[in-house]
Amino acid sequence: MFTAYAAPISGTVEITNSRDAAVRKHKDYTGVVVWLETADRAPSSPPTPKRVQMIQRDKRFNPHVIAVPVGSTVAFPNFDPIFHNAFSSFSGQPFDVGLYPPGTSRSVTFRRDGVVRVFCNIHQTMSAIIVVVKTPWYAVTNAQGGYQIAGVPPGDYRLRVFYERAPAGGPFPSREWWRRALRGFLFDSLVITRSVEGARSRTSSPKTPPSGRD
Ligand SMILES: [Cu+2]
Repeated sequence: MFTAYAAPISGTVEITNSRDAAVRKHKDYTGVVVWLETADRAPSSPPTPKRVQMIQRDKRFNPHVIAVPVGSTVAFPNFDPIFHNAFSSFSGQPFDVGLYPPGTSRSVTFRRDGVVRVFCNIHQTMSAIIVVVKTPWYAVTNAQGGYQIAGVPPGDYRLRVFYERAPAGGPFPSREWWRRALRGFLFDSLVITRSVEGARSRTSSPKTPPSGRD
């Protein structure tokens, strides 16, 4: 009798034909959000909300891109010697925490999934992205484009992606756009078979012995 185990999946994203010279020149592939949605059923349990920090320093939000599960709270501590603000007005979940002084923080809880574009109303160059997902299986790529999602149970999934500089057409660009813009997704690592009693998971990604879900 075989048992199907949760497993980590991983892959690599490469961004090609970027309109951002820094991405083309330095091959900085950070900030692509990747998540899995169950294709055939709801997740067995809702994702656990997190508390995450997106700091303000040197007139920048850092990290510039984060992903959190629905219900999570994001704090925007101000580490600069000047006032800042954080607001979002036209997508995802609108909010405005008002102006707040150096050394203080404001928080926002995100109640629904979607892409939230964050700005500071006194510094036009400040912006950030918060992708709120309704799944526990998500990741943001590192500079090399790598991502890893731990503890994915066997099942059928849809891979969803978001990238800030996707052309107009909504937060979720077309499949064709992604085919042109990205290559290198290890789709084979996403071949995780249904959990069928008596059948071994065909999970192809882990090279290490299966372990329990963490
Ligand atoms: Cu500011």
